[in-house]
Amino acid sequence: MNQCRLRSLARIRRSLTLGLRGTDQHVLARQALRTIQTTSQRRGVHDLDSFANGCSAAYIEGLYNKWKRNPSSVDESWNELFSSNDWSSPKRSPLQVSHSRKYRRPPVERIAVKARSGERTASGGASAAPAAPPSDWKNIDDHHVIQAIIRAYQSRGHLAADLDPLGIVGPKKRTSVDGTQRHAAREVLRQHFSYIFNDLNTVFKLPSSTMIGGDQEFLSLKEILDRLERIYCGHIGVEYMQITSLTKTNWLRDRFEKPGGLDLTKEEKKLILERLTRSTGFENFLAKKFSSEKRFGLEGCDIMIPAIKEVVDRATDHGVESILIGMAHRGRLNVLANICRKPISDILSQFHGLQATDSGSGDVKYHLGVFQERLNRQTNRMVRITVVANPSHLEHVNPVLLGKARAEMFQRGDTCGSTVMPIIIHGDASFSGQGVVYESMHLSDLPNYTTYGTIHIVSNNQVGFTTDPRFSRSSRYCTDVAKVVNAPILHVNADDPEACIQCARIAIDYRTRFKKDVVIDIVGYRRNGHNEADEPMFTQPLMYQRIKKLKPCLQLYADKLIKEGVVTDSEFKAMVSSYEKICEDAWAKSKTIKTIKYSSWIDSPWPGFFEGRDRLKLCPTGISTDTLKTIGNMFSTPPPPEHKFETHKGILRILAQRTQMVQDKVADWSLGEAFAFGSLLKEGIHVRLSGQDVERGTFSHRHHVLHHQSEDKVVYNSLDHLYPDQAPYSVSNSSLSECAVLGFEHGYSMASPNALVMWEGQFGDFCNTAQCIIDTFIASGETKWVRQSGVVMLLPHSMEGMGPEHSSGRIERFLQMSDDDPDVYPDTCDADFVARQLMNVNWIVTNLSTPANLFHCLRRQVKMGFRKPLINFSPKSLLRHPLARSPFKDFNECSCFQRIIPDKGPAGKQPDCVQKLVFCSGKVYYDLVKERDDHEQVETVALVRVEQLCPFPYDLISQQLELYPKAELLWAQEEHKNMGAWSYVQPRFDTALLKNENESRCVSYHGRPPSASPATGNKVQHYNEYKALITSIFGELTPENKKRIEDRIKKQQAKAKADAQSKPSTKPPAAPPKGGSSPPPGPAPRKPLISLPSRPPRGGKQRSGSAPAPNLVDEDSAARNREPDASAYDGASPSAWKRSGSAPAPSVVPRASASRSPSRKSPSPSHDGISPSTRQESLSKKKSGSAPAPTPTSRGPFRTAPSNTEFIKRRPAKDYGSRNETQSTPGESELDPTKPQP
Ligand SMILES: Cc1ncc(C[n+]2csc(CCOP(=O)(O)OP(=O)(O)O)c2C)c(N)n1
Repeated sequence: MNQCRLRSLARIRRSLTLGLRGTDQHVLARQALRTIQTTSQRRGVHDLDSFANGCSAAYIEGLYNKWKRNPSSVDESWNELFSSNDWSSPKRSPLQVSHSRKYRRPPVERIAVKARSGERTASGGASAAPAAPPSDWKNIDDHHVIQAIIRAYQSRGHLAADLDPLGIVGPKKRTSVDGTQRHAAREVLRQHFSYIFNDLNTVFKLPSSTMIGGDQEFLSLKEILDRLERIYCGHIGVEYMQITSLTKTNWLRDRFEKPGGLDLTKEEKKLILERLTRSTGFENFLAKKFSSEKRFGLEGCDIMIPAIKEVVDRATDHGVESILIGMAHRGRLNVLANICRKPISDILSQFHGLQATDSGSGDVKYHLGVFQERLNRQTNRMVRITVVANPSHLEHVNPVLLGKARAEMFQRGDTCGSTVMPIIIHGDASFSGQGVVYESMHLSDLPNYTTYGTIHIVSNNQVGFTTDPRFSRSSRYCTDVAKVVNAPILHVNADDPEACIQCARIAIDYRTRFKKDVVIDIVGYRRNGHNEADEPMFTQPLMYQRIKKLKPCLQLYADKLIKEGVVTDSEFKAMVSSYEKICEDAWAKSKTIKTIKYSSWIDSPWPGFFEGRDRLKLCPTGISTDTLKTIGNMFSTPPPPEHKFETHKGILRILAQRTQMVQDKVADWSLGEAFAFGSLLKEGIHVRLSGQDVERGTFSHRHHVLHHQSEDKVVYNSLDHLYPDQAPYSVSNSSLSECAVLGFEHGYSMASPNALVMWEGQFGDFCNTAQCIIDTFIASGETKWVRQSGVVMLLPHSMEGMGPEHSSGRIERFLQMSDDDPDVYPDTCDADFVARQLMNVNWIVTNLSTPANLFHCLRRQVKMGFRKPLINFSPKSLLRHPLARSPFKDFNECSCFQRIIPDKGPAGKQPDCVQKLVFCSGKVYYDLVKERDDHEQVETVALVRVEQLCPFPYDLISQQLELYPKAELLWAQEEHKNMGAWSYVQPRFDTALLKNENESRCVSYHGRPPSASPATGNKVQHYNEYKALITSIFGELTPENKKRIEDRIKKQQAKAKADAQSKPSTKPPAAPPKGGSSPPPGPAPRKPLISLPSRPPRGGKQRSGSAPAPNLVDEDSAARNREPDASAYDGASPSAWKRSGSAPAPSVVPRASASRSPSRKSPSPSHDGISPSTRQESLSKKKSGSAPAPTPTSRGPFRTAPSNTEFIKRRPAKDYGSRNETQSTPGESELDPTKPQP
């Protein structure tokens, strides 16, 4: 240390001993002294930065400024120091020196100058204004630091919170200068860490970013730290500063920081103890009675029950009438007993191994659902609590629960989640591990999927089966996934019951206030192994050594309350024994139960739906021509001009084509679908369609939602405006998730039978990412849980050269999971055969080939006296296929769903001449029709379409087998042999054939050979496979065949040319009037179809075909519309090797109706199984003008059906670019529950 600095040291010492004691200067001098001493001792040399550190810099700086104005005004030692080169060098000004690493001052001169002149800069040289008074800057800086410390606690305090009852994870306490033990360490306080170890008695004015002061504006540093420690580093660790909404962070800050805001009264504490007694008592009782039975006890997280109870109480107080709970195994029985109040005797009876009196497979006791409606005694309000049955697959119940909650809200007319609330209980390992959690979270804020806030509770026992969190997740917390939706996350130590209840309160209040998700992470432990028979010491020896030493939470809390005088020891003992008695009584009662009923564990009862209904009565599905016209006209009309809705020109053309179809009384796929939706809406059935890009349709065929071409979020959906009193229609593009969205729709369908709920896959194959939902809910839900669902899965499927993942909807998987017995020929003579078959199967699998059949099939879904999932394989190229159209008469009252479509051509009319009877299903039919025509075998080959694969239409198949006694039997499919329907239909054909003693035929397979991949991605290979299939059925084309085909093509080309010359060139319709739209003048004229040059040679010649070509796509219109169509996705397929030819007239559309059934037997069941008398009855009623026949699902139970008065809708989606709520005032206002919600 040099002389001048020694003198400075002496100078400081002197100021300490003189009259500065107690003043700011005194404090600073002490700090400067300490710094110089410690630095000198440590390094042996003086360090300027350390000497003028954050604490002493302001003092020294003051002296420096004084010296600068008048060098003699300071002590000689300072004069020497400031005059030295170190200080006066321009490279190292005192100001720079004072910028210590730990504490940076604002650039004093720069600010001061700017403030005065507004023009001059810091480089203003000699004229630079003097700095502000030193004491002010010191103050400002100190306050900045205090603010930063407060902010550090708010945003990172949770890192030092004492969350782990086992004490394994968590911060070490450190002793501050005042001797206080504090948690907040460098991790939390970062650069402010050393600062707080100085003088803790300094008083600061509290910044507005904290509420810790309550009414007090000033607090000492010590008090500030103590309060922040208690709030942020105690038994609650709150993560909320990541939330981008200022309103929400302020609200949470207020709740946590306000002094006394979290205090509990004596009564409240006693109630917690009582509830904890029940929670622990229940587990203890089960452990005593069934020591080796799996029950997945809650011990170690027992406080979860009082926490849920608090949420339920407060929610009902806030007006919630229905609470839906989704949860896995852990603590489930406890929830049933103590939250739902399912009679304990019923729960215990599940342990007795009793026989069920109803059918189904049942499920293990910790998966069963419960539905209880009861009076909440705390709030004196009725509440309905549902625990949704769930499979073993952890977390997959989440989207199902959300869908069910959403549907309940819809039925109640609850548009902001004020009467219905979902709670999801997670395990720590599964919450962070299962992807469906993330997928489900992302539904939380989507307008058509939101449930206006879900309460997530993690029963965090810090282990997943045998795996330590250190090896099961990369994130710090298991809850980090919730940050994607800006949810506040409240971590809380499970051994602090009061903290847990406080978190529960804040969570439910937050959900009520903001209608957003919130997470409570209850950090506890697992007292036993994963299940009660497991030995946890095998894998977690150290953890379990600690657990063994821990007193149960109940005991700890009882001791605390006894000590506080809230309860006496005897009161506590009375609580325990009273609950023991309740359990013992229930035990005695359970022994009197001799059988169980699966149906008494149903989670979604449909009161009124089944009562008094003939479940086996199938109601007609056809509708009047007037209704068809009304729907058709509306569906093909753009928004009225007065709405000034700018419609895309391509859409106007599509609408014009629809208009033409309505005039021609023929419907394509989208019109057929619209007829189904529209007619159900008319009958009061809510229709919901969801999935990726369903609004337009992946293949651009649907166009239900029209978009204003110059205004964002302004849309029009004609199906919303068909009838004034229609049911609401919901069509919505989903997030890019299959698993969560399908689960959501399945849950939606569970809530009420009076709705048609559909999920459409983008391509069928993608449903395999939702396999868990399909297997564990849709396929087996009814069998396991007696719970019905009429959910519809629409899975685009067909082999069109689109590659391995864009071809197959995996028909084989669905059929393999179908539970109709392949070896038992059913009683087809039963008058109710068709309905009974449908009722007994686990789901219906269809592969439909006509719009009319789609229409009937969808309507049948809600006309049945029960509900059954429908898996329909939808077409792709057929969406625009000229032959895949249905005349209006196939939709009318005389028509019905056709389980099979027999051959109605020459072959069907002369069955004895038929040499080959080819059964097939789906789009391949149209390939076969064309090829049969090309091969000139229309009289010798009969083609029968199996539209309903499952349940297998034995009755109709047998009829067909009998109709063609001499024909060779073939099954044709485009899929590979190990795929498609073959493995399902083969044994069933055999069963049908074996039934006839004289039958010696069997069905042979014609399709692609087995393969591991569903389809080739090579177009040439695809075509070769196709050709092999066709050749195996029809043989090679003969020279005569080829000649005929070529002649036909020439004719078509000539006709097309003549047409083109005779017609004026196609022009797009006139632009709509400014700001509005008008219908185009008429349908866009068709141009001849174009040949694709890339077609590979076949037999050395261009392949040619006859018109109408089944696989042709109206390329012209597709090109004009600039919309992708099915074939635009695939590139090439046999159907994409298009040939020239004119579009067929609608009159060539095959017509099919029950009245023309080729059935030889009479009377025979019609294809839909509806007795002719029933249909006639309904028809005559309609004709006589009486009310329409009552359907099993008359008007839906909407309490207040959302009105469709708004013709053109403004979507409630957020603005582009304003998803960050802090930037968006409207975003905040959306959250205000006092304002109308979308
Ligand atoms: C999807 C899925 N994968 C694996 C399992 C097997 N399994 C059952 S419980 C469990 C551990 C779950 O841990 P956690 O989520 O923390 O819940 P805890 O049992 O600890 O309450 C595992 C791996 C399962 N049931 N579901």
